[in-house]
Amino acid sequence: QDEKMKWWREARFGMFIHFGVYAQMAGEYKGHQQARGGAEWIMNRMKVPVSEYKEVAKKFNPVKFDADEWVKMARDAGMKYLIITAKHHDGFALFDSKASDWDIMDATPYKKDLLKPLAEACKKYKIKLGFYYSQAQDWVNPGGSAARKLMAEGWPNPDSTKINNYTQEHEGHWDPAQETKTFAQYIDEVAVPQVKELMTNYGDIAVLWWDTPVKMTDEAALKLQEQLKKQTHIITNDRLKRPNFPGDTKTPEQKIPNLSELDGKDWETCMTMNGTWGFRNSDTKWKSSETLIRNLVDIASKGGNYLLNVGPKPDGSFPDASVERLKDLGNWMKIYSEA
Ligand code: FUL
Repeated sequence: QDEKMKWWREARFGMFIHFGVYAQMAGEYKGHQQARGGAEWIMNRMKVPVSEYKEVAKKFNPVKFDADEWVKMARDAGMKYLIITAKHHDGFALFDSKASDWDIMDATPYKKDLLKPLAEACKKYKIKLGFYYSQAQDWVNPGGSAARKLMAEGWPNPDSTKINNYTQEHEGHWDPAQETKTFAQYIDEVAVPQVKELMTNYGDIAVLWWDTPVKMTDEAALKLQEQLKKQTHIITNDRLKRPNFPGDTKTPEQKIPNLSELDGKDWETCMTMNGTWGFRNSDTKWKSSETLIRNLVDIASKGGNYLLNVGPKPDGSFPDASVERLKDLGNWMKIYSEA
């Protein structure tokens, strides 16, 4: 255990990347701004029907994506690892998956596996690679679960009452297309095979970052965990299924624990640079570079890791504000490490 955790405990700083079809929507649907939550939640928050969301994917074409550039930006900022959303709650796979055609190959004009070049670049620049995988929530692959979050009050959708009632009665689903299979079928036919693909096709994987265990069962968790055996040193977080699958690391979100809250377990604070994980046009509330540096120092001094998020633009480039902050962090790191 200690040996497996060695690099992670020394790393202190990593890059989180939230990227997918939601970046294309950028927090806006039919001319309306999403009221609450991160922009990666837009499909659920605004109850976008599955067929409409798939239409959005037909425009998702991140031609400016450059794996070397992304990884170099992380490295130059002093980051030691990178964790990318292989699949977020919208179920969209950023990689070539045989288990579903709701992936970058079949559903978008881009038609290239985004994780392959990223894995190669990480290897080249000696940055550890981790995958975020939304194992339970999946709003497009039938049978996946959905959190019971309701449409924002007052969103000017004439059908909102009807949709909200439907959502209440259908375990958080808002589209019949989401319910043509059971959760168990979804686990066996999509989640397990996809995790297997991720563990097999991309070389060494340092971290599996699970999220939101809505509806998870111990049985499903065991099947998913089984797939990780191909990666002997893989580190997992605490979000596979609570409380029986504690994983290796705790995951405070958007907050830095007080000393009194620490219990000796490994922990990693994940945080956005503005207010959203997925790209959002209208979010200009960026934290200053100074705040980000203070956060890093605070976290490192308490023995934790800082997983700082970038939400790339739909064309695959990083927002300018993120690039600037990464540069400032890198400059500070250089001065600090030479001192
Ligand atoms: C949360 C998710 O629901 C957010 O969209 C984001 O991925 C964050 C890191 O974890 O629980």
